[in-house]
Amino acid sequence: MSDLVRFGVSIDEKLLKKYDDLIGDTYNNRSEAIRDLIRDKLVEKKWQDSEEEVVGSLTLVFDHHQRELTEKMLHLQHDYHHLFESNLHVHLNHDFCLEVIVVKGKASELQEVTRKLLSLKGVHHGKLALTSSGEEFK
Ligand code: NI
Repeated sequence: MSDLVRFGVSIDEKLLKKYDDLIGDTYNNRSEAIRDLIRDKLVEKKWQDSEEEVVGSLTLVFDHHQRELTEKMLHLQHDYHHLFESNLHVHLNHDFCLEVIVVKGKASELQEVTRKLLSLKGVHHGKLALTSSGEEFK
């Protein structure tokens, strides 16, 4: 880690109170919470850059009774096979399945295939969570 720098921040009292309530017992001090906020922004910026290689997970909830849905989902994953690392499938109940897929590759491609998967009829919810090793943000 590089040298620590101290800096003052002017902030509305009510806003700070809300932030303290939000971080609650999770953090020992505001400094660590603010460091995490900054890292989160840097990671977000990194994966907005389409040429960046990122890792993450794609979570999908879908109705497996929907006609041809599982086949369409499989075809899409094979079209972008270089992005998909590993799948976890859970049968949630009689109708719904949950799939968590570990993804790795260009952020722009991951967002593209996610949009295609989410647009399929019968996919009820989905979320792409991207991150990075964060090594450069230590
Ligand atoms: Ni299932």
